[in-house]
Amino acid sequence: MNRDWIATARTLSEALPYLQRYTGAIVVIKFGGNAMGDDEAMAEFARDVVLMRQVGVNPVVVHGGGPMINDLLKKLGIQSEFVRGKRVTDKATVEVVEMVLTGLVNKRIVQAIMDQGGRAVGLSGKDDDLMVCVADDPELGFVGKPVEMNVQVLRDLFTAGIIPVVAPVATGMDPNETFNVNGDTAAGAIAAALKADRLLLLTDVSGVKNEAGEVMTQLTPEEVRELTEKGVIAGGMIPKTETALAALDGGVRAVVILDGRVSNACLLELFTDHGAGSLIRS
Ligand code: X2W
Repeated sequence: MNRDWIATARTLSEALPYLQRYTGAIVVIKFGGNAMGDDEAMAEFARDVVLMRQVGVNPVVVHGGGPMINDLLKKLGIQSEFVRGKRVTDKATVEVVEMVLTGLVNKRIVQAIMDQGGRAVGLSGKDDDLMVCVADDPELGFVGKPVEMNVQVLRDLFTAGIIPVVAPVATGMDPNETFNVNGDTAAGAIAAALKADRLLLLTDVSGVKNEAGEVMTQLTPEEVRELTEKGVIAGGMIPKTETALAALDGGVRAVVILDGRVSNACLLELFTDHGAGSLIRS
């Protein structure tokens, strides 16, 4: 018999305890703009998400799209800058952010999931008042901090067998206001409101590194705080680890920071002994 088939059958058999563990679990996946890649990588990501749904997991995709926002802002001649990892967002910018995230990026992911035979519905924080924000910091303009979450719509979609795909754009206390929300922040807030079993933060680095530059496969919130104080966790990793700690405080069971460009990153993490990236758990 063909050796590959034997290996495939063995892989499926070995996955059984993991499949049993995650049946009914809620897994929130932050899919960052830098992790998205080309159409082939997008199709592979979508296939992993559809497989999760097929084996009884309730996945929620919360996406970013920073590089795609940059492209359109540039074409329109609108200058943009980041302060502490967040985009300074004026009125003109927030309109572009909403167009790019809820239009181009959200629909591309929804279509990719449907192409793999899954059912997906795209929504933003504005739909069914999923995420209501206040201004995060006056210096940042229309950047939102989620203060009220209404996740029933996500539970309704789970029940219907539909994969929700969420763009990080939200309303304020005044429903006519629009806020740009950092994708990691939005994913953390949604995961906490759902008391998710896992929050997977897919990015373009292999995980949290120690002083020796090695990826730590598992660490506690205390270790994250120590490494941050020592300056070992720095730069773009800080918003990710801050999101992770806030999500754990909010009742998420574990957070994984992993490289979304690795083939089948999500499956590797959930359904094998190997795991992927850095798992943060108390
Ligand atoms: C982000 C939203 C998109 C995002 C932005 O305007 O770029 C803020 O910075 P990535 O691809 O995950 O970085 N919002 C407030 O988070 O995209």
